[in-house]
Parts: sequence; structure tokens; C-alpha cells
Amino acid sequence: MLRRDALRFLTLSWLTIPFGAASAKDKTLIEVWKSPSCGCCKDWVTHLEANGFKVAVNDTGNNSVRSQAGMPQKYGSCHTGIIEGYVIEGHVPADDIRKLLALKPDAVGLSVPGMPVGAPGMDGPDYQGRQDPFDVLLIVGEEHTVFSSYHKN
Ligand SMILES: [Cu+2]
Repeated sequence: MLRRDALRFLTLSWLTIPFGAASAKDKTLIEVWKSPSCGCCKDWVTHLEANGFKVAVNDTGNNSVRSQAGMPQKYGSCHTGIIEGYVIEGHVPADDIRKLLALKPDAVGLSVPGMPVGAPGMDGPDYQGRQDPFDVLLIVGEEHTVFSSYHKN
């Protein structure tokens, strides 16, 4: 980048900060990495958008983002998101992401390992209302604690 362009870029970035900060208050941005053919990933993105998140989607790279961001592979699922420095792995409900951002624990982030049926994005008509129990895990280092449980009936 030319020096002149760099300066121009910095100036423009600086000018846009106040607007960005204002809209971030209403709509928190989550960046998501998934595979291009992942239908349940798309449905999870729709769930987040319906719950007031702004989602930036990348159709590749979730495995490398997961390992770079420090989410242990054993907690891996079909998509990886990053929001305010936290990793969100798999079909995590929007409510839990909000709770995480409010509590701000010292953690890698949240994971719903695998793809439990009934979790947001895994609850389409194909599953005919099936609701498997699942936990949202809070990941700290290589370990986890249960952040919330969804064990309906
Ligand atoms: Cu999935």
C-alpha cells in the first residue's frame, strides 16, 4: 500500500468509527466461517439474524479459524464464529451468546459439539420437531464447564 493510500485508509477508518460503534450497540457483529454446502450452518446464521445479530459469513476456513482461535478440536462442529474476541462453535443459541457477552468470562468461548437435533439451525422441518438434549459448553483452555442445558422433556 502506498503511504498516501495508507493515510487515506486510516482517515476513513477513523471517520467511520463513531457510526460503527453506534450500530454495534444495536446489532453485534459476528463473523462466521463454514463450508459452502452446509445447510444447517445457513439456518443457524438465519437464527442469529432473527435474534438481532449482524452476521458476516465466510464460506471456507472454519477448521483453520477454529485452531488459530484456540478452540480445541474435540469441541468442533460444522461452523465457527468469532464475536467480541470469543469463539462460538457450532449450533449455539443466540441467547447464550448474549449471556456470554454480558458476563464476559475469561474463556475461549462457547461450543455445542457435534450437531444435536433441535439446536438452532438443526430444527428445520426435516427433523419433525425432534428435540435431542444438548449442553452449551463454556470452553476455558482445553477444558469445559456446562454453560447452559437444553433438556426439554
Ligand atoms: Cu450444523
